[in-house]
Amino acid sequence: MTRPRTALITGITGQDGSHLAEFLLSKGYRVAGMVRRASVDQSERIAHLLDHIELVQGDLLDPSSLSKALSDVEPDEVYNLGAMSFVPTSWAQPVLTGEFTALGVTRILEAVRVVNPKIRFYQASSSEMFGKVRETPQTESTPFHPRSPYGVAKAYAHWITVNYRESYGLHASCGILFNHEGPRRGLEFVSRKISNGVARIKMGLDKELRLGNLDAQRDWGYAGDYVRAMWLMLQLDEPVDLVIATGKTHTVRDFCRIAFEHVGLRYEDYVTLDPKFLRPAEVDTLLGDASLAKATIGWEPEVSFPDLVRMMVDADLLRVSRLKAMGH
Ligand code: NAP
Ligand code: F7E
Repeated sequence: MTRPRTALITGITGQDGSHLAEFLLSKGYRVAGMVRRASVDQSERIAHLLDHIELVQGDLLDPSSLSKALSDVEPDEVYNLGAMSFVPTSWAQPVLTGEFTALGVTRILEAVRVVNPKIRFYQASSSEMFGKVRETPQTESTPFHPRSPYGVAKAYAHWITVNYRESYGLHASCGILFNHEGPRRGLEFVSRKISNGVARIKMGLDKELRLGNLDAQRDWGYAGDYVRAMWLMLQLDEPVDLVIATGKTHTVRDFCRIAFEHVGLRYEDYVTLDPKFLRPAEVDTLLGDASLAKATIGWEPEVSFPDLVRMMVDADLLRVSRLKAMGH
């Protein structure tokens, strides 16, 4: 019997990790996820998959745990999604962000190089590397100008992945993913903060939604579409770096307007500015050009921006109404 293709995902408990695990299982993969020990259960997003995946303990801070995970699982493909991914926290914990999000990538690349350099490697690069954008739209050749310790750490992670490809011939690829969201997004990111806030206001649990910069523009897509691109990239004969984006940009205000309108409300009546949510340096506008991804891996997004917003509001309405019924 032939061995199923095997993938190891770091960050499997995160938004993208849970979608990617589902996607790879649907492709017949054996899927293993690396998790760090926590005092409470972190597996909410993968609870429905626990009978179908394997979990190994490890941490991007700990090199020997990475080598052991690779030796034990023997993956054909490694998807490095683990990171400190919330931009505001990167100002509060800049050194730790660098350890996880930047040096963590060197640690796992070293482990791949030593344990099995034939492993195909995916690095979760980010549009935050473009930061104060040098051109619009942003492509694979747009220079980086990151605006947060997170963006700087991702730029390091991106270049060390390119360097290991060029130095050691690893099949290592970077997906430069623009913002992607969905019902599994963490509650602190603006998309989910809005969808959850709208649901709570509609259910009578809150009276207002406090936000920061409503004029920031993002190229927002659906996470389920974006994990497909990760897998497609690792199926190419040659490694590649690709921008993954929808090619459309919207303001935080647009997100609010569509989300509130979906439940018959006006955002102007509920959204208030709280300076606490403004950033020391903002990324004002992002807009990606994913033409190269379309040409090389045939990738295009399927979920539109208004459908994404409505999907998230509907999911939070259901969740909040269940919690309310249970008295929480
Ligand atoms: P997420 O929901 O915040 O998940 C992050 C994952 O990283 C979690 O599973 C977390 O584990 C894990 N992690 C954190 N520190 C770790 C460490 N020291 N060792 C091992 N694992 C660690 O993020 P996401 O939205 O799924 O994003 C996935 C990746 O894509 C991240 O690298 C992110 O920076 C990048 N990215 C995201 C976007 C986006 O719009 N979503 C866009 C571009 C790039 P715990 O559960 O234990 O905390
Ligand atoms: O902010 C503005 C905020 O925190 C989006 C991460 O996945 O995508 C994500 O980073 C915009 C910013 O995501 C609030 O100032 C206004 O301009 O949802 P966010 P992000 O910083 O773009 C990239 C691609 C990643 O790689 C990251 O890992 O929304 N905004 N008011 C707010 N943002 C938050 N969080 N909260 C507010 O109240």
